[in-house]
Amino acid sequence: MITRRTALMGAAVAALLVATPASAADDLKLPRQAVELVAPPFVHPHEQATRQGPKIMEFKLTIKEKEVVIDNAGTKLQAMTFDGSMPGPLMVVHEGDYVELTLVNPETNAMPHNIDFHSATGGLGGGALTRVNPGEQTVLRWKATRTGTFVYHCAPEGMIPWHVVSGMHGTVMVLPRDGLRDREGKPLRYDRIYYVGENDFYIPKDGNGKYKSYQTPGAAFADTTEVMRKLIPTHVVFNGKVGALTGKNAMTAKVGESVMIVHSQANRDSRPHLIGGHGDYVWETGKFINPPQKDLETWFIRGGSAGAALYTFRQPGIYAYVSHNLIEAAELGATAHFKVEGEWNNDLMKQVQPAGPIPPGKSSAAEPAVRTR
Ligand SMILES: [Cu+2]
Repeated sequence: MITRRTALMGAAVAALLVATPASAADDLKLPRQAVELVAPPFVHPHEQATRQGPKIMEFKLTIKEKEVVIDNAGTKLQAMTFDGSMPGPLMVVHEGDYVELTLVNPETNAMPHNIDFHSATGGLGGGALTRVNPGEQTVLRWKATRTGTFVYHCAPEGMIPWHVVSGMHGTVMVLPRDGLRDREGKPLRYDRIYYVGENDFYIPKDGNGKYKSYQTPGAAFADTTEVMRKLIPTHVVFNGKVGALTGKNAMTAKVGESVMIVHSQANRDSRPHLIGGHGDYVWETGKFINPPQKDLETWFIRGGSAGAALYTFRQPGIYAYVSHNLIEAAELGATAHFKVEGEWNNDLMKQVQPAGPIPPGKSSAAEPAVRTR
């Protein structure tokens, strides 16, 4: 068990090991823009291409430790979150902008936290400069020098994986100033954007095989770590719980619309697949300076990264978006839905004959379908 006191002592020792640069006066003479973050799968309004010069983009993340239900059986997780959602919000900026993040750890929390931005350069991605105890806040600024989708996650000394698999990860998207391009340099745009963050959870069980629940994150630490070390997740879910993006929570689109799907996994590999559709353009590693791959059936998200896929829906219906480890999709929770409205295209697909009895005569199920001689 990790108590608040032992967690804070660990943080104090770690603080001595990291040199802290002197805080400089604000020397940047750039316009500022404050961005109101929204919970995934939605994304705050943003320009895809911009004529404006670099700005200081102001974001605020409030860390929330809270109990959440992660499946339909009522299984509980003592979650640790950025802004109360799993994943944390997607932040969108343009190359050359500065991200200025206020990270708030309210007094009501028990744990120290920080943030490691994979898109930032130096200082453990900001992790070394953002450690906040309950009741503290800090401000970090970093320059977005590389385009792409990049994971951010909590990374406190001695308990990094536990904080990540308790919910603390999200994504930053750094767009090229003149927007996205295909491999020939033709501009690409999206009509909608959704952010799918995948979490693997490791919920301890009691002697009867029932999932255990705990009063605080710290109380769950020892048992959870034991399950984590076996590397077999009890749940693999999109956006915090089984069914967070299915049924009435499905993401929506219309036939003819191009939808950007940003997919992150901070800890484990994943294989996004849109059943009945494709990835028209896929930045599998999420880095926009590399030309997108075309026409993918399944793409690969490396643990600790975020990728982006652009697809124009051509048929209406319900599409399942899964991790194509189908056991994870069907048994552990890694399934989302897109509900797409519009006109059916018979040229692309048509039921030529509905299911009916096999006619008697020449061909029967007992006969081989293909003869070699
Ligand atoms: Cu944390």
